[in-house]
This record gives sequence, structure tokens and C-alpha cells, in this order.
Amino acid sequence: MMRLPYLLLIFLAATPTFGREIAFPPISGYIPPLDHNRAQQQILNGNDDGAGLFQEYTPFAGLTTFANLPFVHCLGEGEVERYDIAILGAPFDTGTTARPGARFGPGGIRQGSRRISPDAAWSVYTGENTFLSWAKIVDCGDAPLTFLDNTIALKQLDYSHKKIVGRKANSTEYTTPRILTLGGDHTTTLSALRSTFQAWGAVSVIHFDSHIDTWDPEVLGGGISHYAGVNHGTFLHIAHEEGLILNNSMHAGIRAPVIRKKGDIRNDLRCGFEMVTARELDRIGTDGVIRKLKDRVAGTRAVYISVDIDVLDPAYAPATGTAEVGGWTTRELLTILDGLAGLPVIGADVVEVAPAYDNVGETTVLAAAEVAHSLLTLMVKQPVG
Ligand SMILES: *[C@@H]1O[C@H](CO)[C@@H](O)[C@H](O)[C@H]1NC(C)=O
Ligand SMILES: *[C@@H]1O[C@H](CO)[C@@H](O)[C@H](O)[C@H]1NC(C)=O
Ligand SMILES: [Mn+2]
Repeated sequence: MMRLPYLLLIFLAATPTFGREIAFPPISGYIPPLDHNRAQQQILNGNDDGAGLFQEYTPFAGLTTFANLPFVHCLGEGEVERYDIAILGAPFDTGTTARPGARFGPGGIRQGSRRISPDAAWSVYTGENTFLSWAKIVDCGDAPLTFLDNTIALKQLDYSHKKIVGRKANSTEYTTPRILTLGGDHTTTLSALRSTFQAWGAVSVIHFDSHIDTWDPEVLGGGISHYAGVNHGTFLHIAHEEGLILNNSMHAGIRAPVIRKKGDIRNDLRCGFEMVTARELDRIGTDGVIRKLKDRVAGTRAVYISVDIDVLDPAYAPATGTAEVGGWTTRELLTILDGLAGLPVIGADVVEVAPAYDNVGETTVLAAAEVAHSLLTLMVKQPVG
């Protein structure tokens, strides 16, 4: 008589989603509960070979994906498991003008994200959990890119982006999947913007960076070759030339000097940008920065957010190619990003993370992982497509 309810109880206790509505448990739990009855019985019976102590999943077990999300071979042939938001690594760093190393950024950011886990990601600020929403978020791994030829590598990255955006989303309502790219140097954003153009047309860009990155290839690259002109300081100029971005785009956190006294800023405006400088934050605060960014892109159908980790001060992000002092703190950046909730973010990235220059406390990759988390939250909060 007692057996049935007892079995039911064990069944419920062993079901990780018990007691909570979980739309999509990609894994069985941050630290899923042991089946205590079973474990105790096994130990009492002298049968403590560990089978009763088995946990399907703990945060540092298995292979490292971003935020412990499931891996999907999004670039494979034929049908694959569907997704709404895809994490894609872009291991490319030969478009950088200073320290290389961002080809290891995707792996570094994943490493920094190991304690972010879908079943334990309830925000104390919003009470929400980005990973347990309408959106199915997966990690597609890294795009396979040659490291010997920039032109070919970027074409390979273009192809990877278009393939991932070209699949049918899991949601039947929002049918175009979106990508969060883990860079890679900033050149990789060009491929992302080419794919968002394919799906959504020209987009407004909110560009967090200490540098403007709209340099004319003749100025940054020297006009030596077309190949040399496509780099992490010119990609926004090229994106403008290709018609990928709208003229109500905006930089945030700028502080690095320009090369030409007037020409660079004139060209920047021509490319469709205005800016909030790094020190402006001291006068107008995070609310003021958020307002400026939102006002600038107001009414736009599609916003792309690119975060160069060098927008942070080197104290908060030493592991980057072209560090500039006098930047924002991690908390300030996260507050500003979260303040952009409601914008139709159709794609985003975190780039220029070069883990070789990080410290033993993993300061930069931890920051980059949390920035990526905030970007995912923006994408989830405003479904599009
Ligand atoms: C994915 O799609 C299936 C089938 O439509 C649906 O049942 C499931 O809830 C979706 N997953 C998420 C996380 O929305
Ligand atoms: C952007 O371009 C449109 C036409 O394409 C023009 O009407 C508008 O004034 C421009 N806005 C800015 C801020 O330059
Ligand atoms: Mn940059």
C-alpha cells in the first residue's frame, strides 16, 4: 500500500525540475540533488561503489561550453538540433595592430563562464533567469578558420555566421536565430554584421570600445594592400562602406587618441557614429550614458551591440590587445548594458579578449563572461525576428 506514493516521491526527488517551471533544462541542474534514499541504502547495504552517489552533472565536470549550455554542431550538414540564440567563437587575431592572442578568446571566455549555470542564474537585480526563458540558447563551438590567411579566414567566418543565422529557430514565433559571437579580434564583427544584414538589413550599432574603429584603411593599414586595410581598427569603416550599418550608430567609452587631428572624427561622423567618451560617465553617470545610447538608436528596428573588452579599464580587463587606461569598471559597464533592456538586439559580441595577458585570478575572462551574459539577457528580453 505504501509502495506507490513512496516510489512517486523518489521519482519526484530525482527529477531535477521538481517544484519549478523550467521550460528548457539544457542540463539536469547546477548541482542536481542526489537521490538520498538510494544513496543511503546503497551505503548501508555495503554497496557503496558510487553508483548511488552518481550526479549526472556538476559545474566543473564534462567539457567546457559557455555557461554550461549544451553544445550543438550548428555548422554541421543537414538538420541539427534547433536553437534561438547561438554562441559562436571566432578564433581570429591576425587583424590586430598591437598584442595578438585573441584567437584564444572564445576558450578563455568559456573558462570564465564556468560558474554561470542555467539552473543557478537567477538575477538578484531582476529576479529573472536568462537561460530559462522562451529562448533556447546553445553553444555552437568555434568557427573553423585558417590562421594563415586573413582574407580566407574572414570569408570562412562570414560563411559560418550566415549558416547559423540561416537555420530555422526553435521558436515558431521568432523564426530567425541570433548569434552572440565570442572574439577574436574586432575584425570578426565585420562577418557578424554581414550576416545580420542578410537577415535584418542595415542595423544601428552600439559600439563599446576605447577606440573608434572607423579608421580609413588608408590611415590604419597604410594603403599597402586591401588585405592589410581590413583590420580591427577599420572594420566599422568597411561596414559603413558595405552599407551594413545605419547612420544613427553610437560609440561608448571612447578614450584612445585619434591619428589625424580632424580627419578621423570627420570620417567617424560620415560613417554614422556619435560618441560618449569614457570620462563623460563622470559627469552624467550610468543613467546619463544609458539615456544617450537609447535616444540615439530610438525607433530603430534592429540594434547590434559590440563590446570590445578594452572599453574596461586595464585594471578590470588587462587581457586585451590594445589596452587604454582611464576606462570604465566592470560594474559600470554591466549597469549600462542592463540599462539597454528593451532595444531590439539582433546580434552582439564580446571581442578582443586575449587570455595570455590575464592574471591568475582570471579578471578579464570573468568580466567578459558576465558581459556576454548581459548581452544574452538583452536578446532574450526583446524577442525579434
Ligand atoms: C523548442 O521547441 C520545442 C518545440 O516547439 C518546444 O517544445 C520547446 O519549448 C522549445 N524550447 C524552448 C527553450 O523554447
Ligand atoms: C540618416 O540618413 C537618413 C537618410 O538615409 C537621413 O534622413 C537622416 O537625417 C540621417 N541621420 C543622421 C543622424 O545623419
Ligand atoms: Mn575595437
